[in-house]
Amino acid sequence: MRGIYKNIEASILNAEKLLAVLIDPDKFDIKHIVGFIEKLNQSIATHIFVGGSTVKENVTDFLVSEIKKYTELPVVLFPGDVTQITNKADGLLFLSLISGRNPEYLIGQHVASISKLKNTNLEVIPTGYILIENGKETAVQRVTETQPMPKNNIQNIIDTAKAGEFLGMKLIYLEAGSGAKYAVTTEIISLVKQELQIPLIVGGGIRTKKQLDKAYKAGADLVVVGTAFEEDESFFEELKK
Ligand code: 1GP
Repeated sequence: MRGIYKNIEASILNAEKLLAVLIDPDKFDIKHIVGFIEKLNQSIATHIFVGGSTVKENVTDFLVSEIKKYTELPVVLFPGDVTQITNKADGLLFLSLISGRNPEYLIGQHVASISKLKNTNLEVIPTGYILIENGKETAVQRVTETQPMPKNNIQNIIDTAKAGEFLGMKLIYLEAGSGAKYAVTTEIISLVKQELQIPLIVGGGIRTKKQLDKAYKAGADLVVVGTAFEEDESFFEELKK
């Protein structure tokens, strides 16, 4: 079986777009897991991301093992901090918050995670994580004590993404923040994509099929949606295979 990253690259070559459903362990009601994953399996979703800004210890571990019982899709950790790492998942976005200047989220948590990671088989995918202003304060901003990048200074966003690529990161993630009022604009997505040789992830504030298609058309290779499914599982209906 090919790895998660190789599959992303192969999908791009085949012009296939990817969708990750984000499950935040802190918000997800485990009682609904069977029905939720069933709908997810019947949808166009290609990945399950698990993570959140503030999650109690061990919750992720249990949740991921439950998810794995009901799906064949790759489960990828999208952790807010080192406590959310579990070897039950398939992969890990090793996120460096390159839009911010807080050393803890640029390299600190990463160093702290190594003793844990050494004992796992997780596919570790270095990811440049870029938080972009969206109209309201988001949990990422609060927890990491960093400022999002102003959405009008697009050149700075492009340069940050490119710096991430030159540093050897394998993915760039443009994040408006969970529940964002405004998703990352199509202008930002397309200008960043034009400059990058590596796959582009976009997430935050995407709630409709129309927004999803716009993000793909602008150049997002993989889109992450969380809140829309949390609030209304009928969104899966619109995204049937
Ligand atoms: C958040 O990008 C993800 O980290 C998804 O955001 O919850 O707004 O879909 P939403």
